[in-house]
Amino acid sequence: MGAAMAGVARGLASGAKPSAGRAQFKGVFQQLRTELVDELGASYEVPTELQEYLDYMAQYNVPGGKLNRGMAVVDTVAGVKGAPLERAEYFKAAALGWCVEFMQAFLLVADDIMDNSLTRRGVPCWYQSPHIGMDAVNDALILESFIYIILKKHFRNSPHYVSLMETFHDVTYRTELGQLLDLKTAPADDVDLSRFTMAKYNQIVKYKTGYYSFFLPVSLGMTLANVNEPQAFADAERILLDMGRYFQIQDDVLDCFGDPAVSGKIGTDIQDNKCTWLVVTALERASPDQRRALENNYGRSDAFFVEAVKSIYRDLELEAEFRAYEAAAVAELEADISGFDHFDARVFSDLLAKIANRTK
Ligand code: GPP
Ligand code: MG
Ligand code: MG
Ligand code: MG
Repeated sequence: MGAAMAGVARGLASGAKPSAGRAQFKGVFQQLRTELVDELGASYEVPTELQEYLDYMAQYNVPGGKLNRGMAVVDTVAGVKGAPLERAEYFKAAALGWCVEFMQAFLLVADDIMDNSLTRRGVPCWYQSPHIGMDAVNDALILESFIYIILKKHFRNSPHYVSLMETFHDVTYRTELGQLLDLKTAPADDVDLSRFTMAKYNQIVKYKTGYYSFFLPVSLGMTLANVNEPQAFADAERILLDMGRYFQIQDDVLDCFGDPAVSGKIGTDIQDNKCTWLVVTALERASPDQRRALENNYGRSDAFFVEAVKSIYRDLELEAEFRAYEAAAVAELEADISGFDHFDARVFSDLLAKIANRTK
């Protein structure tokens, strides 16, 4: 086994017993949630029933995911320090991790509306749940504001306060610009496959996924752990954006071929005319007949047309193509990670091990 694979194996070994870490991390959410709700009444005159509504809304949307992003903040601080965290250090890192999970919740509530999705994490999307509808737009905005309430409460006196806040603002902006590209490359009722190129895809996923899902948690952890060498951030950014691309390609494949009972979400990409890795790769390999068939069936909501697109994907053996891509991507990431020399590179290999070959 090469050094690269050893990194992945170590990560998997630690990933095999995540429950203690998760329980401890979730404990911090309960404290933050109580603080947020108490402050709604104490400082913002929010009536009790709406405090309860926002508490339920946060509980519904924030803690139910894989928590990879949030826990990556804690793992980064511990990895840079090279020793277990003291109680107070752990709390700070976990609070920052939960800010990332609040950001993820805010983005997903909004994204599910824009993508006409039905389910998320095995339950109806928030906007699809009873009596919510478009009130979910405001709830997404409130989830975003919760980030800054938590930051202010726990980091106002930290020398990193402005830097942490700027990172959230900058990454939010990049993600919104990525979502803009995603949406404008996928206009409803205007299927034009010539829009879909790998260069366009790479730009969309770098911005809509890579920055907030991978660069954000690790760079927050680096800041909290007092890393200030620009080259360390630049090297981390390169590795993490590559990891983000791999993650979004997995997401696209799961949207089409994953099991909703496992992933917790029903795919919408074909119906939504999205520029996915599958459609871009299909176009690179399609015969003129297959391209015409894609042209006629892509971007339509009827199940018959969706099935026709999936059948072309199957004929082109895109799942096998994805497996080959995945093996190469993991090997390339491992090679890049093994050259990272600013702090313990297991921060990256453990993160990679958590997502490699995922089914959800
Ligand atoms: C993932 O896209 C990207 C996001 C969730 C970012 C959304 C950005 C906003 C500014 C709202 P996706 O639609 O493929 O994710 P999923 O498959 O989880 O719906
Ligand atoms: Mg979506
Ligand atoms: Mg989307
Ligand atoms: Mg998706």
